[in-house]
Amino acid sequence: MNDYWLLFDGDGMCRTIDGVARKADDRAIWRRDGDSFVAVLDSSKVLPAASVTARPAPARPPSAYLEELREFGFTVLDGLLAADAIAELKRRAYRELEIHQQDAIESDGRIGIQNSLAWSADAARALTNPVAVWLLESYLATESIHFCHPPGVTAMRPTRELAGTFPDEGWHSDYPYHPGVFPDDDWPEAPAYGLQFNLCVDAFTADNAATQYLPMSHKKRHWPPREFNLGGTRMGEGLHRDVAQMTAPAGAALVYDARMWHRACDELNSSDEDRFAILNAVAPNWVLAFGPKRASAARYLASATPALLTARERRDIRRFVCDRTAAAPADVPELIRPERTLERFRRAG
Ligand SMILES: O=C(O)CCC(=O)C(=O)O
Repeated sequence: MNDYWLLFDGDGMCRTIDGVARKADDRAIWRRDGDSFVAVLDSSKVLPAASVTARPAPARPPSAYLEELREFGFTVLDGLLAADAIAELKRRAYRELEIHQQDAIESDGRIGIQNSLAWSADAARALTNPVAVWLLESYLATESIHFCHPPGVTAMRPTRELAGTFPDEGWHSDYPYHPGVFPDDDWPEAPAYGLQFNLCVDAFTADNAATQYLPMSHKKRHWPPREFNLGGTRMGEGLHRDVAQMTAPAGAALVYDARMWHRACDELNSSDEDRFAILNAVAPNWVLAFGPKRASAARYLASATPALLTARERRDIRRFVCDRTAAAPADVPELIRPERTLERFRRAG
């Protein structure tokens, strides 16, 4: 494990080998050396520990995650939530459930818990991690990204009735790669217009329903065929012989090209525990939102969270969830409004 650190000034901006930046590439990664930090890329750059706020960085240089994402359409960005933040986030999520959703299902499926940014500064901090922001913007080839729905906390409840079954359905690609959104359903090869950024609050393991996916299927550039959703998913067999699961340690994020075929496998959580995650559909900021964001943004703005964040984190949350969708540039596909595509989406199953 590398001893990598991110260093911040008072506004939460990253210290880099050549100044400060709002996001972190390899130039913003430091190693501890006694009472100082030394830049990994340039050992002549040294900062006294007392002059900065330090937070552990992901285990590899940011460029390693981007390389993997470009090659495989999927990477696991570790180290976004520390153990104490995970415990606090789950405590607050259960409290929300207790207050607002006493009738939620207790097994065999996922439940959503709304307005996470209003009740968890830890979630806001993790979602604006500067390495994550750099990775998302680099893959999407833009400096201007947003979330297409408010960050969605989900709890995958333990499997009981579904144990040993093989339910139909579930295979999909993520927004904006839904049927009917792109003209003629023609998904351009490049650039990518969507990334899924799913924060694993709990570890994702084979026995707690880590998301199933078909590696490299983002390259097919079309929605999974009907037969992929029929007859259940038996990993390693038939049409599903190459299906794998996206496993990750607690506090890491699954980052994958939104065109990747994948499926929530409610029938595979044999852990007897809830599996918490925070789901995010990330796209250039002109891509129309998939779900309403305004009410959730207002709840965040009226909450205690903004005061607990740095100026940089507040700016990022503002553009990810609060700002209006930007006008589309001239040279991009004319996307069709998501609500008009919903019926087709349902039929495509
Ligand atoms: O919760 C999961 O395992 C699946 C998540 C998913 O399907 C999605 O993000 O689209």
